[in-house]
This record gives sequence, C-alpha cells and structure tokens, in this order.
Amino acid sequence: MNVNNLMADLERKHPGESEYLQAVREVLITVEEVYNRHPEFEANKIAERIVEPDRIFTFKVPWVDDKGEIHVNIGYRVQFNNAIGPYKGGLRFHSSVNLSILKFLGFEQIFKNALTTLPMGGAKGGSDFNPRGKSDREVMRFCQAFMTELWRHIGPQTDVPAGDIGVGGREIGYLYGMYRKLAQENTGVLTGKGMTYGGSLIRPEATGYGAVYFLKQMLEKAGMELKGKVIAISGFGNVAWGAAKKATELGAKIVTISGPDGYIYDPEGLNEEKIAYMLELRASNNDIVAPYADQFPGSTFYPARKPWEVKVDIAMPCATQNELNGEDAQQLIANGVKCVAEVSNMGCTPEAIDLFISHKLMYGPGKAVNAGGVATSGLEMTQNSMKLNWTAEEVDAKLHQIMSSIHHACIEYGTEEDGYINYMKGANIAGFMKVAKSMVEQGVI
Ligand code: 2IT
Repeated sequence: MNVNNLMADLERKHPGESEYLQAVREVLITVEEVYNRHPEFEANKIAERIVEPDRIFTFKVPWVDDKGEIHVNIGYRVQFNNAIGPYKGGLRFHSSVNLSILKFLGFEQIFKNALTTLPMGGAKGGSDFNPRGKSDREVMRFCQAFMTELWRHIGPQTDVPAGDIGVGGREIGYLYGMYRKLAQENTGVLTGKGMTYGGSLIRPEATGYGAVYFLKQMLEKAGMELKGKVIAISGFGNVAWGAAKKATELGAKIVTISGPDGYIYDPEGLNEEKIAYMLELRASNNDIVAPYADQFPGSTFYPARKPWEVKVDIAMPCATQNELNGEDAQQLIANGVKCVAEVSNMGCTPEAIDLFISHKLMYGPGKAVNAGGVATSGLEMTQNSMKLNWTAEEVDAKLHQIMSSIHHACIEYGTEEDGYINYMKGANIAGFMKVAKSMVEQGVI
C-alpha cells in the first residue's frame, strides 16, 4: 500500500469529504508499515476495500411541527463493514450532520468495534435534524418519520443502531416504538433502550465510565494515579456526564464543562449535585452551559472559549470531532498537561495529535478510550439474545474487563523502541488486523 496514492485516489472520488478523508488518512498512515509486512493484505486489496462503505442509504424525512408547519430533513445510514459481525453504530441528530461526518464516524466504528472483542461490524447514521428547542412531541414525530424509512434496512442480525449526539434514551424509545410497530417484532434491534423494554443497566454511563477505566490504566502504566488529578472536560452531554461521575467517584477533580456557548470553570470541582445538574441542562434542550454559573456561585462562565486554556493534569474532550486543535494542544502542553484521553470521536485534530506524540505525552485516541459505550451496547445485544438481564455489577465488571483488554492491545501494538506507548498506533493496528484478517479469510465480496 502507498498511502499517498490511495489518498489521492479517494480525494478524487470523494472531493470535499474532509472529516472522512482525515479519519482514513490517520488509520492508513499508522497501519502502513505492518500492512506492508503482510503480502496477503496487498494481494486482497484490503486497504482499497476497507475505505469504502459497503453501502449508504439516504432518505427524505418529512415531519410536521407543533404549529402545523412541514419540515424536510435528510436521513442516512452508512453500513461500512460487517466482516466480523452485524453492522453496529450510533445515530447522530445534529444540524452539522452530513455524509462526510457519518462516513468518518462509520469508518472509525469498524476499528473501535473490533477492539471491544465483541462481534460487531461498523456503521453510523443520523440526520441533519436539530433537536435544539424542539418539543417532546416534535422529537417523537421526527423519530417516527425517520424510522418509517430506516426500519427496512436494519434488523437484530443485520444492523443494530444506537444513540450518539442528539440521540439519547428518549429518542431511542420513540425510534424503537416505531420499529416494533412496522416490523411486528420485539427484538433488540436498537441499543440504549429503556430498562423496562430490553435496555441494559450501565449503558447510559458506559462511555464515560469506560473512558475513565481506560484513563486510570494509562496513568497506572506510567506510574501515576488518578486520585487527586485535576481534569478539564468539554461537553455536558451523556458522555461528559458519565466521565465526570466516575472520575469524581475515583477522587479526581473535574474543573470544566462546556457547550457551544462557551465553558464553565469551577475551581472547587464537580460534585454529585453539580453532576446531576448536567442532566437538567441537557433536558432543557437549549444546548448551553451558561446557566451553570448562576446556579453554582464560585464558578465562572467564559463565553465563546474552550476549556483547554485552563491549567490541568488531564484533558478529556467529550464533545465532538476536531474540538481540540494544534493551538489548544500547545496551550495544554505549556500548562503541563500529563495525559489527554480523547472521549469524543476524532476529538483532536491531526496537528494536536502530532504535538502530543512528538512531546511523548500520553494520548489515548477516541476509538480506544470511548469504546466502552458500544461495548456495552454489545452486552445489551447479548442480554436481549439470551432474554435475560444482568445486574449493574455484572455489566460493569464486563465493561472493566473489555477496557483492560483494549488497553493491553494498545500496549502490544503501540509500544515503541524507547518504551513510549503510542496508543493511537496501537489501537489502529489492533483493530485493523482483526478486520483485515477476517476479510482475507472470507474472500472478495
Ligand atoms: O460512537 C459510538 O461508539 C456510539 N455512539 C455508540 C454506538 C453504539 O452502537 O452503541
């Protein structure tokens, strides 16, 4: 494989799909050396085949708002690769959603899912629907209209969607209700379901919890401990909430959260009450964090700024792609950051990652750090197939075990000659090898 030639070809075929091209380039560059030691990969054109999705569905989603006005959104499902299991990956509802973003997310999902040790292929979907300011009934009608098209392309053994930005328990409930009506079956075709109809305990917490378990292992491997560390988190949604909850429980201090409007600096650190308030902020459907500063004296709201300017030991981006750039990375490094655990998908730009790695800082990539979310979705699928429910302790123990196994895989494939652990390289190679081997063994299809 020659990465530059392959990328030039892809850029010609998919002009302007910047996020997708960024995600592909990052994976190919890190696996190139290992790939070229496996002639069977080249003979089977694995690289050329793995970078293109198996298929993409796009569809119109017309719906009626509370005033009787009609809106038209676009719905998508990108079924990327199912070599190791049924397509699996979340649905994102956000005004920024386009094909490039869903292709990057679907591509990342292939390797992330492979790392979880569970049999899941990679997919992603969603819509440019903007949930901000919408009523509950409007969200319900949108979800029903979306599923009216999507249902014929998914199934418990073929493709199992879940949540992502803008899709939480409420949306999954409405989507599942419509699927069940149309398909006339009650199977676990979505994950992140409510506890009364097939959901798994710990699934809401799993992405954040898993990220903190992974972070703890990174620190311990380097002879440090999580307890007492000061952490900057971005975002205030489901992922940020779970990470804040577990990190605080384990004795770390979270001093920031953020939204599209700016960030909150709370030098005392989050506690149970403040973490519970994050859920209220999110349920308000306004997508802003400013009200936190009025609620909790001693904290400050910095409009239109990012939390990476605060002096911290650890940074955990938990919001969205490319939210931490080269300048932010320089600021964090100047302030003595010790570890960056990326919880959002592709949260750091290539410039930021290059800086972390050239400074030999601990950098955990999203596809390893945030894999606990989809892993617990996999555990929800297992429970649905067995038609029984595990306790929270059982699910949490399995999540812990999976995060340890991902950490081991990163060390195995990512340790460099001088002992530095390049977690990005480790995660990409470990995930890639598993899928590539499956593709070789299953022939050209
Ligand atoms: O990015 C992700 O891994 C998710 N949004 C979760 C996907 C899933 O199927 O649980």
